[in-house]
Amino acid sequence: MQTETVRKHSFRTYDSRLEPIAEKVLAGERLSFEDGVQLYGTSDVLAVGWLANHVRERMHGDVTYFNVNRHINPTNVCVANCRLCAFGRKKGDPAGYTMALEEAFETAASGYSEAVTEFHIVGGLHPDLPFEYFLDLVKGLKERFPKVHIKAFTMVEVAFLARRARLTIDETLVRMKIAGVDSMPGGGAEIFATRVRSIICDHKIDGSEWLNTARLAHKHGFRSNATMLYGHIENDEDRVDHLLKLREVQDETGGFQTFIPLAFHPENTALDHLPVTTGLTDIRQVAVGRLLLDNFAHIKAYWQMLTPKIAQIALRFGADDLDGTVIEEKIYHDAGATTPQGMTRKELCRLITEAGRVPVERDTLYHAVTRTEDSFVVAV
Ligand code: V47
Repeated sequence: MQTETVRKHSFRTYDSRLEPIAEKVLAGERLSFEDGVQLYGTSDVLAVGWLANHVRERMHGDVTYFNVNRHINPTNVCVANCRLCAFGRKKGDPAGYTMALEEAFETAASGYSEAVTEFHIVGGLHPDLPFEYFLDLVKGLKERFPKVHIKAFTMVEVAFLARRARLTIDETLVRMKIAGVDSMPGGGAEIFATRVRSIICDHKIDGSEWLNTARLAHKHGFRSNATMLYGHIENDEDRVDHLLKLREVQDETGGFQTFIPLAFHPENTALDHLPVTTGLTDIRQVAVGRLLLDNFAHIKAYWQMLTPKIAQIALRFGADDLDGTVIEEKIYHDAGATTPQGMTRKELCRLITEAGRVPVERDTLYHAVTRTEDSFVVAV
């Protein structure tokens, strides 16, 4: 039996268990753990997507953000040896690399002629590189590209650098800020559940350390993103637990900007016996993220991971952000991704427009960007 609210919004589902959830979503009420499990368990993915799209349009209308950014991975040498990863190399491995600072500055300047508004910097947990290397990298980039926002170092890297430099997390964050870090990316979150984390990335900080580091970063005024790696050995309850833990921290700090679901790519990892995720799993993940994370402003479809085709569909299943020009991607391509290395502004706009949405170029903090021939202006 449909309720008045559900009928009014012409919501349809053949799974009656979704009706009380729809009732809450349409009334703007918060969903519970059990609701989250139900959203993963139903076969009516289109109904889940309808609800996520409703929330997305309530928040952003047709506006779809995209950004012009460049990824820089200064080193792939890593002590962590995570089973999920195809990017990291042990010290001494001939396939390992570490950029000299000048090389990193040249990398930053190379690529498309379009002026980038963001450098996205993440890398391996290098056993020998001192904290100063990373601070000098950021300082040098700021001197050379003063208009470019620096989004650098995951919570995992921050915790590792702090330990190596014998500093507290607070002290580490202060030094990062003085050097010129503007915000932080969302990587390294994986899945917070200990049972899963101990198998896919047992050498990384645990889930509560990741969340506490994010809390501290937000306290120091950094905005950050949050990710979830799905499609490996986690179950639906692990995913809901992960999302609700993020929602809890966001209630406290308000410091997260964007949630980015990341599909596991098994090739060249220690988990290469696992199958790749399917299109509907990817789409459902975007939608459930939008529905459970009611206090996150943005859900990002990262086309490098989803493929441009699925990322475009995600724009009608809860995502309001399409990241980005990227230019050069290593983490997924080492793990078998067949997507292109980068996309132009024009290509991103075409994907967005053909999804029936309105493209808006943004900077990292979601201010609108307007462009001249070879530069940009941020509307603050
Ligand atoms: O933390 C590593 C994941 C993340 C694999 O904040 C893998 O704007 C799939 O966090 N298969 C790094 N995933 C990427 C990331 C990111 C990407 C785009 C935007 C933002 C942002 C953040 O990639 C890692 C890990 O979760 N990862 N190996 C793999 N084999």
